[in-house]
Amino acid sequence: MPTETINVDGMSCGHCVQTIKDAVGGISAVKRVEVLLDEKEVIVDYEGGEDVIATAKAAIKEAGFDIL
Ligand SMILES: [Cu+2]
Repeated sequence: MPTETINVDGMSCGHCVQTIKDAVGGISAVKRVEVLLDEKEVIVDYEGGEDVIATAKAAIKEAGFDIL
């Protein structure tokens, strides 16, 4: 299963982490989401092609965060 690390700015607390997890985890091709707050990283395990990551990035932006 492919894994992608997305660098995300603007996450500051556990609430942000949960918002990201809900937004990205709601994508059906996404199998696992891990958020590393200090590292500003969102790690996504997914099935399928790179379009899943584009969708994940769009979901993160829509939730109010910036992609680095
Ligand atoms: Cu927060």
